[in-house]
Amino acid sequence: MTRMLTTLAAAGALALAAGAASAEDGTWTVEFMPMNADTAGSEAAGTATLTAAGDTLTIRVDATGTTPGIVHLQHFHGFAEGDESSTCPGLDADTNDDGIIDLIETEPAAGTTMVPFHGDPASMAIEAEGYPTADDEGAYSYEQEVSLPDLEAAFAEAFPGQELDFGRRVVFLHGVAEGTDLPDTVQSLGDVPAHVTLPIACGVLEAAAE
Ligand SMILES: [Cu+2]
Repeated sequence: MTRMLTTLAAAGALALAAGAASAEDGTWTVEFMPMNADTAGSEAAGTATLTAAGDTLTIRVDATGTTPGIVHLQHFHGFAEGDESSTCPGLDADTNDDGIIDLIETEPAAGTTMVPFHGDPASMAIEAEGYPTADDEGAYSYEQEVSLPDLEAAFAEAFPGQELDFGRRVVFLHGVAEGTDLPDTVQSLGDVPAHVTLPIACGVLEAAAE
């Protein structure tokens, strides 16, 4: 009898886990459009794919046309409040008219930096090691598996009332060469140098057809 109850309980737990995970199961893709290409000196392009299957989220980014030999920050951004969908900023986002759309100027369209695509996305640490480095040709490929329950828990703590909701988010690639001549009007995140956070590509996460 005890054994049967245990089995039933285990089956129930499995069903619950499967039910919880299936709500997020799916694939979302991004096609990147370049940003600040004149400043970066090249047109960033590429794709990203988020695949949620059971308890695992697999994040993949394939980029070209990025500044060679440097680390490129990459994240999905979104609105921390409400249910608005993010969009990629247009040229009119350059509100201070310095010819550059900096990180802060992306916020009205795209919201805030949410989840980092580096070695440990569930840490939610934006300033961290483990972001990809572009090769000599300015290309890189990044792939990382993340525990969805861990990420969901960390996300809920960082952004109360929000869920991952990939379909409402956008992905940015960042980073131009350290010596890039940027006007003082270019804003960044806290103490992070502006060349590190400068957006070089953006794309909307779109649910892929099943
Ligand atoms: Cu970002």
